[in-house]
Amino acid sequence: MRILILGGDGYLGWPTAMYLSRRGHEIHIVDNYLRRRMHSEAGSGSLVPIAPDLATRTRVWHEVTGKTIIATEGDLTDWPLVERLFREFSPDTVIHYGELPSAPYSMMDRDRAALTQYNNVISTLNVLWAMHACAPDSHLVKLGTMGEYGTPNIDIEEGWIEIAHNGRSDRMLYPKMPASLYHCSKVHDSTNIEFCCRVWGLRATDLNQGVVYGTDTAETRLDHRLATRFDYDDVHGTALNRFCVQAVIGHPLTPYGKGGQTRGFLNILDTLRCVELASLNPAAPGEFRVFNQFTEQFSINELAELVCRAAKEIGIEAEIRHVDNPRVEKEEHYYNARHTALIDLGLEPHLLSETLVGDMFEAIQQHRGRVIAEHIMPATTWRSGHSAPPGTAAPPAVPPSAAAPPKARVAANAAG
Ligand code: NAD
Ligand code: USQ
Repeated sequence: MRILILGGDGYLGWPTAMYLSRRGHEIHIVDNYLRRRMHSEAGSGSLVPIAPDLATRTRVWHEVTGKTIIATEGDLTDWPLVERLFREFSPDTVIHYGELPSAPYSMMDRDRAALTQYNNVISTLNVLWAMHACAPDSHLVKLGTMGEYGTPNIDIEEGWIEIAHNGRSDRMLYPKMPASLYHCSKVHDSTNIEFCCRVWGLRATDLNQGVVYGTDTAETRLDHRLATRFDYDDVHGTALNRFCVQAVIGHPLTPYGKGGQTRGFLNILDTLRCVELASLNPAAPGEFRVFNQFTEQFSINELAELVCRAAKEIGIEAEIRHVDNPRVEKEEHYYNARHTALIDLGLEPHLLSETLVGDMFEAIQQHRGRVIAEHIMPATTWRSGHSAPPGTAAPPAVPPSAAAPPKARVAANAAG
């Protein structure tokens, strides 16, 4: 299968590229290093050292496995680039990770909110037009997020719901109550994708993914230069990854507010398998299919307690210290989200256990000297934005209009 992986330099994109390349698919990845640039702006970076750019990553991959991954450095908001990519590569499947993924980043200030929404919505819009114009039979596998739904007081379905109202009924998109302006960008994407499937007959799978943890895959283990990024900072680090780092460096674990917030979680290994399953079993022409992609749900308190127990096993006495919640979110709520579609396709989940957390500790301990402790506590609040220290760099400019998208290529930051 010819697979275009958008955002192929990212936490999930790079391991996905290697996983699918190893299974014999023809892989072309695209990235503009925006994620690396966010970290150099903020002075943060991946705990695990990563190769400096895609040229190095793909060269090492070839050296280690004999396999080829093609890479393009380019911006998905650049329409001529996207159009050319689709025309020349003619993908069977497009796996789209290429967006800004951070909820706190999108809540810092107007410019970062605008960048998040412009970048994400216009990238996906370009992909949809390129599919329509150049690859109408290709299948889009798009990374959405469970946070699109929010935490409603009813069961969450997989994308669609039958609604009976005033004696009539219809199958409708499940109502959304997104958790941040980043999560709103994903809802906007979903709306555009469903529309394009309905009107142009495109085929798409929207993977509403939960919070991912872990860094190790069979492919990253082949050579340390093939590692993927691992972030623990307040802007890009996700809950479990952060708690593990906090335990190892002796920082109190930081559940926000009461810690009863419940979310779906999954191992990075299951992310790879889910996108593979979605790709091998494509949506039909005109079908907008939604899978909820997570394997277990935990409250933040349960997660923190699990990390403390695993830390104890290796002689670390971790402390939990709740901090004022910087976000606006329900801290105690009902949560029951259906997630059977991927299991029905053959997903065999890797469930979170204390042993697995113990393995994560090992990797963290190896690089603990690289932890920047100032980036642990949250500095952005949903109500008043970012308390940035003076001199913090401005974000990349949002182009004045969608008619004039940015063309400049972004330089790689070797620190990642
Ligand atoms: P990431 O930031 O590591 O990867 C995204 C990649 O896309 C980055 O390398 C970035 O440089 C690139 N990118 C962004 N905008 C681009 C553009 N305009 N042109 C070209 N490249 C661009 O994030 P991730 O954690 O790997 O997440 C990948 C996707 O999965 C995102 O869409 C995210 O919203 C979604 N997701 C992630 C998680 C998670 O827990 N990591 C959970 C649910 C959904
Ligand atoms: N949280 C804490 N303490 C922390 C960090 C987070 O209590 O130190 C809480 C948050 O308040 C939130 C929950 O943990 O209630 C999840 O936060 P997170 O930072 O782990 O994840 P989130 O911001 O939701 O975003 C991440 C990814 C994003 C993806 C999303 C999936 O960064 O790309 O879309 O997970 S989901 O949460 O299902 O929407």
